[in-house]
Amino acid sequence: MEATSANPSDLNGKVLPAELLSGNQIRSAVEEILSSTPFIDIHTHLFSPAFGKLGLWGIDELLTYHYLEAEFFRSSNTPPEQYWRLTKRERADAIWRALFVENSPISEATRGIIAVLQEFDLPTDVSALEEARIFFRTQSIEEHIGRVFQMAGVSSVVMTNDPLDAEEQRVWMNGGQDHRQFHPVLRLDRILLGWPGHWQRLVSQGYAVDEKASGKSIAGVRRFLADWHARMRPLYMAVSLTDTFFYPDESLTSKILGEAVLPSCLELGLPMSLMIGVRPQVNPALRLAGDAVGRADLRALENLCRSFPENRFLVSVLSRENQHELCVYARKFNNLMPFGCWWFMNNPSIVEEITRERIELLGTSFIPQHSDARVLEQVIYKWRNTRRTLALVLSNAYKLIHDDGGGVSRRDIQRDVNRLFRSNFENWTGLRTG
Ligand code: RAT
Ligand code: ZN
Repeated sequence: MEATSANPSDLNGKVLPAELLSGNQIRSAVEEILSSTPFIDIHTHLFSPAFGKLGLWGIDELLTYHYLEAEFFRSSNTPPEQYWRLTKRERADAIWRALFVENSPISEATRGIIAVLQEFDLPTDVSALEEARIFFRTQSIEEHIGRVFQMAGVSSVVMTNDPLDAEEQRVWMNGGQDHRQFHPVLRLDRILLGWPGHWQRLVSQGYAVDEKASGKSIAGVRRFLADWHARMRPLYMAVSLTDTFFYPDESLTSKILGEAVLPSCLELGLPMSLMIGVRPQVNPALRLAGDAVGRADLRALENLCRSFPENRFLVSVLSRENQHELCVYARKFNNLMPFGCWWFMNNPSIVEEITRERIELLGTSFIPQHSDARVLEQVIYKWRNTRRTLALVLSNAYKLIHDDGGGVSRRDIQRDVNRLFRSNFENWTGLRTG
């Protein structure tokens, strides 16, 4: 029986307060609230227009996304060396032919291209590519960004900014960026994982550090972080770590993380994002598509959360096997915020499983997803997929409360969706979006 405002009642005839939903109303209320709430995309590889060509968009960039390149090599006889000799446009042509013309685009990444084309009312058939190229060529980037974010239902996105990247540095040194929909993040992979190959770049920026990160190096790294914080105003610091990462150990990663980065995060009031579980370059011939996944020892995370109780950690893990442990650690340490279903985890079947598990163990005290978009228009399909899976998982959770005798109102659902997709992140980072 439907609850009506005149005489709201559940199946047992119990009169419900006006705002409570009946079991049958829950799914559509969840869908409406998910689609009308703008999300904050807390981790992407997108760039604001100030970064010029670093910001990728359009059909050729979408088709040459490394998730699709990995799939291309499974459905084409083109060897990687030959593929890399092609121009971007030729690569896009080859991927379109292999994955969209000769095969059905049923994988997550290929389906995303179809969803983007459809969203712009572009054809999706064999001849679609040329029309799409003309369409994207005629867009002006500023307006296009606004339209794409609107379609994706995101109010702002968080970038990934590498202070040792020469092209990025030029932008930051010449006034930086202040686009209100793009938030910076200080990404530290080259410092935390690639110190031997990069310490001299700190020296060339005027910081007294050495190859072994000894002596005054720690003070030098902390000065470097403080100066980049002043220049960039990042929301958090971040690093992607391998499946073999451990803390504490004898590595330079442990030393720089424990003695420089985490103390600086605390001093500057920033959380630290750890993305754990990459097995880098298991097939280097595939370049960016050549990384795999491995199960990590999350006792490293336990040690970090316990040793740095005043620091806040945003954590995503790449291996499916690590997901449950991450939830358990979040129950033990309230300075740990699990986030996202990252990279190989961002498939509906796995997102559904992980999100159910997180809700069951953590309620709404986590951040369900980020897009990891590298190409602007990807936010459209990635967030559409997230909303679709979340509608299923959240309405199930509310139906269970309802069936167990609890009331669920739209207000409750709205509060929870806000918390999951906005305020957990705003509170963790101090971001004020008004
Ligand atoms: O998902 C990806 O695109 C990966 O290649 C990585 O960039 C990962 O998200 C990361 O931030 O390291
Ligand atoms: Zn990423």
